[in-house]
Amino acid sequence: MNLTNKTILVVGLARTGVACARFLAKAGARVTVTDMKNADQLAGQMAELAGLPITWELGRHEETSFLTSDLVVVSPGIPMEHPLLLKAKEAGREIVSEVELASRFCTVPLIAITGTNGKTTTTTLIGEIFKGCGYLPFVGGNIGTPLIELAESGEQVDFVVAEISSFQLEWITSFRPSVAILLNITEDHLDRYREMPAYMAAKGRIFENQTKDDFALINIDDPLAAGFAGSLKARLFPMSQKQELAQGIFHQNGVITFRHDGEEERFPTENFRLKGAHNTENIMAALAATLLSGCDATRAQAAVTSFSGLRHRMELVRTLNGVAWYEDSKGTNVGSVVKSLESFPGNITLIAGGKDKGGSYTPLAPLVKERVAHLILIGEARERMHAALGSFTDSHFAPTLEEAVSQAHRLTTPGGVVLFSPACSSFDMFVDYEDRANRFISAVQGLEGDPR
Ligand code: UMA
Repeated sequence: MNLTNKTILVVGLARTGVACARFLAKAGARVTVTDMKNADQLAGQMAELAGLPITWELGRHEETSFLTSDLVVVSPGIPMEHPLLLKAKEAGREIVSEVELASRFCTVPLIAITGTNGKTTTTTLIGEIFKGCGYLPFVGGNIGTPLIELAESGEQVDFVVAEISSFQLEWITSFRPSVAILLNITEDHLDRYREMPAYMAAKGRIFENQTKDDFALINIDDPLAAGFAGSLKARLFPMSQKQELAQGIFHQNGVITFRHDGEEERFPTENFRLKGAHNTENIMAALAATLLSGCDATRAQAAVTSFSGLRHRMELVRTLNGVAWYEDSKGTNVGSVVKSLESFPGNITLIAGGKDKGGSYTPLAPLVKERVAHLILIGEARERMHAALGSFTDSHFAPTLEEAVSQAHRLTTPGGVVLFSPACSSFDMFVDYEDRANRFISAVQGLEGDPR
């Protein structure tokens, strides 16, 4: 793809926009960057691009730029129905997402992971297995490092391992993973997609450009994910914890079995540090993807055994007065919070809430009723969450996360657990989920003594 002297519009100037603008400007393109935030708000991002020949259109989006650029590169945070993107499309402009652009410069096999939950764990674990087997992977995508950074650095790697969100799949045309993984689909992002079928269709695009030389790894225990198995161009490689498979990967009685073209490998799970049925699913996906890509089973098993999990996913912050404080800021949707609540038998104080994504909170009701002693709600979603869950347990509102932590400190009795698992995204009160996690951790570290 020749970029020299191409007129390219980069839409959005956060992590994706900065990386794309830098890569494109260095490659000789004529780059304009546009963002609704103004130059004062974007001073940090602009500093990262200092010295590069970039035209700025900040605090606004100009229609002319959308209609006259050779290529429009869109950040994941910009909705597909943005009126100017629709106009650019109508005018025949080429529009791509950052992962599409990056994949055009990717010369090594691409392993792409999507699903509502477990993406980040699976992506990280795949990277660890590749490393444990002597390969050099680039691990990026929705996990935080834009894929285009690899093209920019020119680093030689053996594999690209990419966590892919539905947003990033919206503007793809040739993005083609050699192994595409679909872990599960539950309700999420209904603030962006009007209804579930639109969200599912975006996820399913991960398989769109695959061929019979590629693998589609699908969790067939998940009814919505399994729905894609019938319409693939790639070879289906199913995974299940419910049935034995002649070809695929399955889990039964503490052993994961991988079967492919007459080869069988068995992985006892007892020494794995990642626990829980959902993590077994993530491990199965990671093992299948890496074994199908040529990894050695014994070394893969060793890498899984030494993997202890992710930051901001059910991390124990501290124990104080017999109360365990868990930070789960990455629990950004209802399905994820269900898994987190299932980890404790009861006496839970749940701190939840944040930016409302428009889905239903009622799937949480049975677990709240059974296991949550106190519910403390924060953020934009608090009223709607209260309407769905408030009647099932002792419920409170808190104006800030710090106040929620103080309330939890007063309410939770010894032997109990305080779980901060928001079921919402963070953008109403925080920069992102990491900022939210760090604010929770500082508030919890600052607690002293017995409040009662
Ligand atoms: N903006 C406009 N016009 C608009 C809307 C937004 O100019 O109409 C601007 C904003 O002012 C802002 C920029 O666009 O400056 C934001 O872009 P962005 O939201 O795409 O942010 P990035 O930092 O580039 O992060 C994105 C992903 N963010 C989202 O999908 C919302 C990051 O995923 C990802 O790590 C990063 O690219 C690198 O690939 C985060 C996320 O929350 C973790 N993902 C969602 C999730 O996991 O649930 C999908």
